Amino acid sequence: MSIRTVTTQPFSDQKPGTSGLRKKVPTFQKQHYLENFVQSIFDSISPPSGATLVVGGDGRFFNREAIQTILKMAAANGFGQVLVGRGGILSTPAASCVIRKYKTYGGIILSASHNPGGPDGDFGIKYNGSNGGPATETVTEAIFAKSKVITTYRILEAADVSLDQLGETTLGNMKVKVIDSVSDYAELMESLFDFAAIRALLTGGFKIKFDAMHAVNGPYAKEILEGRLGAAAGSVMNAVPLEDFGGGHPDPNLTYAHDLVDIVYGKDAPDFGAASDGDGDRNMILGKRFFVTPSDSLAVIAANATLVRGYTKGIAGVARSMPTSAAADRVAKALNIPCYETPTGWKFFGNLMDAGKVTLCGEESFGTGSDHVREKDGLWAVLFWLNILAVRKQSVESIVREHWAKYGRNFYSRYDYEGLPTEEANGVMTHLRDSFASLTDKQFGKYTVATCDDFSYTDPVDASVSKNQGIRILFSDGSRIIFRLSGTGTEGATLRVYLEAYEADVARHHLDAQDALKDLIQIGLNISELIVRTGRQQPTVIT
Ligand code: G16
Repeated sequence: MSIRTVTTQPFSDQKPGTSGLRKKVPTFQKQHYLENFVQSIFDSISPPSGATLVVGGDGRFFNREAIQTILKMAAANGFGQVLVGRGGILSTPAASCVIRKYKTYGGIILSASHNPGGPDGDFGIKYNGSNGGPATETVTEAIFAKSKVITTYRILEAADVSLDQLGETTLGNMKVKVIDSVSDYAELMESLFDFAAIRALLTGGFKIKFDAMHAVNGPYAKEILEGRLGAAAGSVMNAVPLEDFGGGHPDPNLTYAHDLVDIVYGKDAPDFGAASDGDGDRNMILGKRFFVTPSDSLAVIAANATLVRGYTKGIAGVARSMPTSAAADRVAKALNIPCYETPTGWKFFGNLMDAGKVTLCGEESFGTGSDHVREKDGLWAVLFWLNILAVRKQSVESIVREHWAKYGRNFYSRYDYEGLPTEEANGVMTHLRDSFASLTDKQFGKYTVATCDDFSYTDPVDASVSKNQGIRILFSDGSRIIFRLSGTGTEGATLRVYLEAYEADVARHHLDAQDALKDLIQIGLNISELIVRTGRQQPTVIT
């Protein structure tokens, strides 16, 4: 077996977005495209000879081919060992768990998360460091810089490695160890949660439905929820991972997880419903005919953390992304712990968790997690809720309503305008920036604009600065409208409008979020000129 140095040309579009490089599958299938990016990763992280790498993906179309290429390139770039999930599968939180547990140099995760898969669907790749978390912006910028000047990559000429049996093989001088994709993760969950209490709940008449959306978490949820915790057979639906997610859009929200939503809002609804996404890091939590917003979910988890085994000592602090509602801030204030506001992207939480500043993190984009790994974690959030439910013996709805009664309710909604021409989306953002001066102090009905800015973040640990992270229109009563361009789409631009209004009055907590926010929505549309500039009368998705 010999190492081949292949001459290549740079691609100009390999800039990692919110979470790694995401493109259509045919783009990744272009000659040298994947190899260029992988070599750019290896050149940026300079692994010591003999280092161990973790590789796994969410099983979507092109996962297997990509893994074979990465293994051969790792062997040619001096790695000593690669740990791969069986069949090339690892959920994103499981990959983070394995990197940390076996103290590896880092890992490569193959996923386009909640984006659809298949031959014409999306694919993605990202690097996670030795803390198990997504590479920081400094590293992703270095990778992008390398990708723009790359001239050669190294690859071992060898046959493909079998990934379907547990055990060790060799590839050149490198060991390839195929590991069970589920066991390390399940063991970690068992150390954090009271499985006996949850088992008693689930075998005592409390019914659940978990929608794995034909994505990576199917086997994890089967093993943990039905296997170890005794949930009735069939509690996990769409449990078989498919390369194209069964043609679905594996994003756990009210629109795309409609199979589950129909069940949870239907006759004989289960007491608890949940879903996770393509790579298993996102989650949606539902009670019987009741939706918990991701922002509220983070706040409820923070407020109830000491009821849960792994967190009985209390939490050091909480972090949320800027567009996420301030519900968690209120809990942090009551607990007298810090609350950090970061840009969108899980990579911004890593430093805070490594420094022990925060225990819990969350995002409005259906992401919740803790310092047990350095990724958001869909099943972890589900187990956290089940553990709270097992202790409090109340319904999801009554827990959330009590929470609102104590802290007030942050009404929240997000409007997504997907697939916009990039110039039109940029035009909306530029128009808003140009309006800052004229908007300040302006009154719209009961709302007065206090300030407008483009969010900028200085990392409190390494002092790195991230600018232009979303336009904030902040009102004097604490309500907010945020405009931001997504960094995870693969077609045109996706413009997100985030709306939040605080309501202390319990008598108004029953309102539907869309009714409570209707004035703000109108203000947002007017000041952004979104409809005129994009021609879109309606958002693609409302969450
Ligand atoms: C990724 C990031 C999240 C982010 C989300 C949405 O999630 O890890 O931190 O909130 O994208 O980002 P955007 O608004 O830029 O599309 P995932 O689940 O796609 O990896």
